[in-house]
Amino acid sequence: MGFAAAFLLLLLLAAPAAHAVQNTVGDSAGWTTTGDHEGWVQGKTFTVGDTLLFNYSSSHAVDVVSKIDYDNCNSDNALSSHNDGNTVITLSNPGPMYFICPTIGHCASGMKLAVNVVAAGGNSPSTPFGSPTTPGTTPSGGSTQSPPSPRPSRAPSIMNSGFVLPVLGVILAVMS
Ligand SMILES: [Cu+2]
Repeated sequence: MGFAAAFLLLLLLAAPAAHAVQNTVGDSAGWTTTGDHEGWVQGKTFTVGDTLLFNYSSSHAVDVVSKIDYDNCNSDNALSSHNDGNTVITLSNPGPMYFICPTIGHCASGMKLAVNVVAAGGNSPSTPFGSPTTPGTTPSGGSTQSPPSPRPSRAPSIMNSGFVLPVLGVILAVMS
């Protein structure tokens, strides 16, 4: 009984765990020449769909480069370049990705980052590619028909533990 409860709870907790993770490079220190970016990578798992957030001052930038250019600190053939100070890179493919700062001397002094991206494990792909919410698209026609929706939908709150726990109790009662 206790085991069954723990098992069911584990299932409930494990199911929604497949979230995309945003990793802030260098944590609070950010993308700097003094950061230990190799150390920052250690122990982390990067999954397709996750993002890297680079925070840096105007003396820095982010170039996505090949392995050879990463090894040689060469930014001449950058696959993409970013200098907005707040760069979010989506890890969209499995395999290694390489980043360097193109400012002269910075990569050589350690401002470089290599991550290995693993494929999203698990069963069916849950990525909502055909997302119905298209920003800026308002339904045309029916000028007076905009539904005001005065109260928020109750659907999300139903999925909370207030619903799940009684159901769990019923399942356990049936099993015991
Ligand atoms: Cu730099």
